[in-house]
Amino acid sequence: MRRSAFLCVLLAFPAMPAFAQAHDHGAMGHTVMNMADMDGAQMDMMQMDRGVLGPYPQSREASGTSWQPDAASHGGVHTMLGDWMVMGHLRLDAIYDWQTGPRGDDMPFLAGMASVMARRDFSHGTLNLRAMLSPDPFMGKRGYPLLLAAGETADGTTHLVDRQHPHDLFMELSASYSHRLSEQDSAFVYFGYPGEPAFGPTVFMHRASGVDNPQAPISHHWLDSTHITFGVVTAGFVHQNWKLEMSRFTGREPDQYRFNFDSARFDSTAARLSWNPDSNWSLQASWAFLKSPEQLSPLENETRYSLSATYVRHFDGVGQIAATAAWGRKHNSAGLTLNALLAEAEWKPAPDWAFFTRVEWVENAELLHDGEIARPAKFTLGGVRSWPVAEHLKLGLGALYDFNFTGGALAPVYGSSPRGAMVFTRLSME
Ligand SMILES: [Cu+2]
Repeated sequence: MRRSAFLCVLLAFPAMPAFAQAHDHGAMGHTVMNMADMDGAQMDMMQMDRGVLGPYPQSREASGTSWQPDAASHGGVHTMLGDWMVMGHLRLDAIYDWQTGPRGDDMPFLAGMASVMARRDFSHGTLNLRAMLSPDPFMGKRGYPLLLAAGETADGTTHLVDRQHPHDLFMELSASYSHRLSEQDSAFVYFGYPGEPAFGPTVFMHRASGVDNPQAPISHHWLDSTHITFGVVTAGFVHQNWKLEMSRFTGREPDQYRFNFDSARFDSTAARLSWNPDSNWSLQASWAFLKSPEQLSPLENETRYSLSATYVRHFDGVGQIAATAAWGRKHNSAGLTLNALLAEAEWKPAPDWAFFTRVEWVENAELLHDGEIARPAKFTLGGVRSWPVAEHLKLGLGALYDFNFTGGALAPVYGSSPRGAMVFTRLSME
């Protein structure tokens, strides 16, 4: 049954541009209706304004089962197909990337994602299906040059270092069902193959503070790299603005074959507590035990911890500012403990402008060949300007610049002041 539902979602892809209405989930867009004045259709709309996992504004929904602040706005094109509300979203970035120094490289590539969500509301519950695809595999197994990034493999024998691995063609194929227990409580289950277990903040390409920055964070493998996991089942409970959830999932990272489905093992566990104290904030604390995450070190297990806070605020009716601070820690069974810190922000003075920044610091044992722990930092500044070219369709032009800080043993390896830069054109449908 799940398979046929997924198939339906996939088949809906070509139909996406035909969708009739655009909407904005921002808290600004919420309308308050008098219950007594509602007809059936309005009641339906009211149900749509529930989150898919529980009784809260839909704008709180983010990647997997994660939350972001209610004030976050994210566009999508939506339509009704019978009892289903279907929403589509597309973003494609054509990027040229330069990374300087002896470890640098340059390359053009295509990145982005396409997603379709379909939800159906019942009198006491909500069923939600989601499919998310990525064009990343077309850039090649070695991904794109990114100084100080490390994680996963391109050939099954060596670590990918100073490159960001491509995401899998299928980033998410998931189904969730939430059941309302009262006006304030609900219980839910989520299944993904692939999907995102209950660990970390919302993944970088979906969180309001990083959504316009096309570059992956170098702290990805501390905080949010589990967003593509081949086999996840999560059960959770929502009470008002609190969510407690637990996942069983496949600990192994995706392999270098990015077009296929890896085998599901359900050998790892994660737990996350999320709290949105008001409409501007979203906080989470999470823990995960990953069984044999790395193909190249199959005997090692890993324990990860993460804490994060995201803030979103609207101003002057059109602008938005979003920021995230996060800490991640991983401890492997060989006795190595590595920390990472991230702070990022995005300022949108108007809907067609976005300026973003990100600062990261990581403890990484993969950058130096002898396994010595290095402590580099990275600072990114960038922006994107977009223009509407058709209904729901925007074309953008953006650029970013990276400062890499490589002290100690890294200095001779990376050369003096290694830098990175990207220019990109963006096509987005929302
Ligand atoms: Cu990723």
